[in-house]
Amino acid sequence: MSFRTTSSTTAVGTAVDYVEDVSPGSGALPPRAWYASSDAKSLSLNGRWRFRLSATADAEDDSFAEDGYDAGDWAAVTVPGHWVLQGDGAFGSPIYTNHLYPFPVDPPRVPTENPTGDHLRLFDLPPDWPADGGTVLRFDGVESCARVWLNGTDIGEFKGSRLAHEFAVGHLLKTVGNVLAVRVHQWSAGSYLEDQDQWWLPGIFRDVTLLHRPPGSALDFFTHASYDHVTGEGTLRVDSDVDGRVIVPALDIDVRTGEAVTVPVRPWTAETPQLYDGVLATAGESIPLRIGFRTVELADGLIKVNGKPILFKGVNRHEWHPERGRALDLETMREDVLLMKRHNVNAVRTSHYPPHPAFLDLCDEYGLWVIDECDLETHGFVEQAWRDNPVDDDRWTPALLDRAARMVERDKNHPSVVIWSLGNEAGTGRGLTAMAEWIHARDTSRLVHYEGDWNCRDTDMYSRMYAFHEEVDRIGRQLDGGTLKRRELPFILCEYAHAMGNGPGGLADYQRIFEAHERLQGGFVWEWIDHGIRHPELGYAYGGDFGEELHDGNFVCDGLVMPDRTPSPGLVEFKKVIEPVAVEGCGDGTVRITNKQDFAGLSALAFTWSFQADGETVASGTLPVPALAAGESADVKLPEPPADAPAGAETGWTVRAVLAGDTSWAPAGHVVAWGQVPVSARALLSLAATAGAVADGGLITLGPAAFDARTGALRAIGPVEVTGLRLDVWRATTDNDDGAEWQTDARYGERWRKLGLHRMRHRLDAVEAADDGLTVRTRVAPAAGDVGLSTVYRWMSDGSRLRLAVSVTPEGDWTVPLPRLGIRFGLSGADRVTWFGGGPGEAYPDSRTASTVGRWQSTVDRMQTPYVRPQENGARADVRWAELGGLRVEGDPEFWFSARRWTNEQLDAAAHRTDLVPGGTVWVNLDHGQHGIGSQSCGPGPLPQYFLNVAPAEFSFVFTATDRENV
Ligand code: IPT
Repeated sequence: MSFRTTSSTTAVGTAVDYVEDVSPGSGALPPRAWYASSDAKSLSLNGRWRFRLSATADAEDDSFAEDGYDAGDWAAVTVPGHWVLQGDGAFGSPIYTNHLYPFPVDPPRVPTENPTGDHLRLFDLPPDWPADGGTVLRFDGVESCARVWLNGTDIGEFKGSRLAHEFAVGHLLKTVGNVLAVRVHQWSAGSYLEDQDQWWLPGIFRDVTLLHRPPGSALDFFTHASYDHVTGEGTLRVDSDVDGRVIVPALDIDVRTGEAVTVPVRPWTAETPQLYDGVLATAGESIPLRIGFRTVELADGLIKVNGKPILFKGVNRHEWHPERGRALDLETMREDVLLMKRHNVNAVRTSHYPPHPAFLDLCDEYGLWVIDECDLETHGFVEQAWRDNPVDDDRWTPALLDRAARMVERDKNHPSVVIWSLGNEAGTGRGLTAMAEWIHARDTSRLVHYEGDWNCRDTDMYSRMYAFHEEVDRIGRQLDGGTLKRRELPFILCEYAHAMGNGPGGLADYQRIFEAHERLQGGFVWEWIDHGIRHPELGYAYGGDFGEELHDGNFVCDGLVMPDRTPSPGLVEFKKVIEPVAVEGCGDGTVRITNKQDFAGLSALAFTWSFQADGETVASGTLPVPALAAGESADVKLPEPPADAPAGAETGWTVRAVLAGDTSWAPAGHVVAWGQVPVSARALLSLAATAGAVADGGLITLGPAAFDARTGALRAIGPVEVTGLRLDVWRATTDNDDGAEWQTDARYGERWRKLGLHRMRHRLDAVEAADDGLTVRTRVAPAAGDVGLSTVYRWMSDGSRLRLAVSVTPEGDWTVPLPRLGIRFGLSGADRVTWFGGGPGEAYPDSRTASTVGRWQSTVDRMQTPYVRPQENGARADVRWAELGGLRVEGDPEFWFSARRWTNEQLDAAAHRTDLVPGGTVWVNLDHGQHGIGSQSCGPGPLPQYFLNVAPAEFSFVFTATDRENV
């Protein structure tokens, strides 16, 4: 037996050396701008393709590429698509790893088991396909390596999954019966450069198009459109490989390519995405141009656009669809952009590869700042201390430069792209420097980003991920040290606020720090969308659900929107935290309105006021707000409070900034920003203990309530049966409670479980019935420890209402905060819920900015936030009172309120949504406290001010049986 020691052609099958070749490929045309000609013909080759899957790269020869090959017994797949997401498992499965390579690290070698998909498409040219000129065949994205034959001729092979590759094919085309054969290998040398934290999904996942290139057509062109904020003029120059004219009717521009022209213009910004339609006309074709004039520069240590520093309120966007993976249609891309705009997001980092080019068109049109990131990540090399890292090995540099050029050339004409990013998590090395040098030389009109080098050797900004608040604050104050170069650079957090599961907490705290220091130019939340895969039994699948040998579980579900793009509470919170207008009460019947935008005035917005009594709006009107330029504030007088507000009611103002008219991304009236100003506080219920506790057989009655005489357990309030009322300190740990394993700070999820807070025991010490009520004394503590919570329940009644006062006294040496502190109980039936307090959505101590005080209605089912991996969710903050299941509960002080059809223990045990099976009981939690959320699944835990520290506590509730009809 002998071992092969080098990558080589095998005896059987076909030559596959290219698969493990570090070169970017051969045969493709040089990269160029991606555009749609208005008159040159094109033919989409998307659709159903014949498909054959092999287990290895060399299993089959290339005879399938020949004319006349009979593929009649092949399967079929849809292109664009990933074969592992088609065929109901017959074509293999997705694999999820964060940074670990799912194959041995031995670059550039890849496993022998290398799923290889042969794709076959027969096509005729449309009858009017011109005979003159040339034709190119364009692939917009193929993972990870493809070899292409047209009509039996091998036209080349390529790597660089999320980059376009074109081939000149005019000379090979026939009018009818063209055979396009594409062999796609899941693993290749290129896989070492594509170790992004996402599913590994092979396939032709973006469009395949045939483009006619008439004689005299433009090959490539570069639109330079700058803006001089001092003169208000824009300068346009379109450099084209083929001479032609540049026409912009709205600006009276008609100049030769290569000729600069300066005219007064309205600039492009993400807030005011002014585009001018133009045409590049060469002898052979016309190309629509959408020109945005803007100037990006590094000046005074800041990233400036049109002369002003900008603040990124960004998200990291992976391409994702729960059924189609990274094969996104235009409507899905538009949905992302609309959702971002409607949630005040102003920037996108295209983590971690250039997106489908149509997404950048949308960013130009709707207005989003874009950091366009190269398709490069070699994160798995960290496991071997970055040894053999391709970015520090000259043999790989051509592949790196190819990737940089394919990104820049493809996307260079988008005004939304303001920064090029070299890639993500690739360590440091000469290859990155070569990329940065090439990009800087090719495009002097944009800045260069890369996070992995904290010395900023190659970059125009200092960028970090997941830095804690305190460090970001220090960086803002210029106290972070670092190289001379770094000290002079602006700072961004290219990733922060890990939005995995419930959370992120701490967004508002970051935003305050960003806004306090000029050097801090904002950040990009990690990440936009959960990459859950729709699954018949599991709801959404995540890592491990396909039997992967190595995987990173639900770390792939860490987005601000659910896999189906339902906004999570984290996105609602982010929208509030980054709102472009601040509304703050000034205490004297006025509100301060601040225009927090970087460029735009307030003309797109209208302001309204409303006045609430006990959460119900009793009066409303419009609020005249003076025109405020970006950065300006004004104090605006509110009207006199309505005279007829009910006496004793809690009252307050709500001021909203809404869209004054329809925009392309939301209708008139869409709420952009808001603030609430309290006026008078609620009157608390006082209740006289007029009823006594009366023993009656096995029961004790007290006013409307019945208790078990032996245990003191509440049985019923009037007609409403109540079970299991007792102190509760446990919550189904969130991903952020559990924290990432590399975290050095305490990860409380683990510590809580170790201490046994999920298995607290309740010892009954006394049941004391008296004339003024019933007292039940208990000690709540976990087995095997000496810490406990001495807990006394004091019940009293005025005959119709029932009051419970809980007092909790810690015993022993508590070294952890509590997950929650409150009571829980079961109701036999509850559906509709009404409450007065924070809403409409979920909130936790450090994610409660968006919680609006008001009167809300929902149902038990709709109060759940269906995180892909079930965990604590659904709490409503600051609840004064709530009604459900025939009970009204009023709290002193306000409480956190949640209700669900399963217990917290069942929630904790569930791994997927479908594990949660509603039982007959609705479990209600009324919490005095909740521990903060933080974002320790990758970043910091909750800040100390959001800890639920163990301390003596007293809180009370008044229960009243209400109309049973209302259940
Ligand atoms: C950071 C990665 O850049 C990103 O792709 C993603 O994996 C994120 O973390 C976590 O979801 S790397 C981080 C582990 C420091």
